[in-house]
Amino acid sequence: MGEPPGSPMPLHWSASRTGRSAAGPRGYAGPVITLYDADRCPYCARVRIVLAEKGVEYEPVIIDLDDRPAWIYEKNPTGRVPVLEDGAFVLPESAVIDEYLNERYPEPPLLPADPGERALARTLIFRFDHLSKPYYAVRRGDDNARPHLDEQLAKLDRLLEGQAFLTGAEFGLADVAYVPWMLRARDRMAVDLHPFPALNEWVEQLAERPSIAAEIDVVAAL
Ligand SMILES: N[C@@H](CCC(=O)N[C@@H](CS)C(=O)NCC(=O)O)C(=O)O
Repeated sequence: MGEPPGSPMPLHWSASRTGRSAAGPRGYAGPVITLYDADRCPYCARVRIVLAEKGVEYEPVIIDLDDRPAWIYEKNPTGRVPVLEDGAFVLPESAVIDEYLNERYPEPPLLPADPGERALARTLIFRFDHLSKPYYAVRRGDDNARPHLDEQLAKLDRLLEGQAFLTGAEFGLADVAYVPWMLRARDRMAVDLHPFPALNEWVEQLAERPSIAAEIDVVAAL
């Protein structure tokens, strides 16, 4: 099952995964942040993207989701990843982790300055299951799931016709919350995004950010 990091026999230190734990562009040199992580997990991707956007150095610890170590339950009672460790502070739940990171490392800000715009971005993140439910139904191959996914893609498309990013005028946490599933839908589930032009354009624009380009590489290697 493996031992928790810090014990004599770490489960899997992923020092070989270059590019994720390099010193950040802002020269961050604080205490080590650890991310319990899995490449195939889009919730982990949310956290990887924010860490990359903030230029925060971190140590990824890869969890085998098919054979999870027992000790992960000590860090998160649900046994799920991502889990972030910041010194002795342990935090599960990708959306909460991303908010935490955004406050802990304020630059660049990933939520709008305006309280109303911030609240709207959070509403989108709060309602993420509107997308994830049909997404996972399609992935499981459930009958008649695809029209429900298309309905949600169309909703995002309409929203992006009126604003450049899901977070508002600037890239931010709502974009981070959704894009890992869009990349997997497009690149792993052969979901054509072209019928949703604003959504497709949004994905293509995001791909120009190093944080998202790195995730496209992760998805390609799955
Ligand atoms: N609500 C959690 C969901 C995390 C989640 O479902 N992670 C998956 C991997 S993508 C997991 O650990 N699954 C193992 C399991 O469900 O037992 C979050 O946002 O962090």
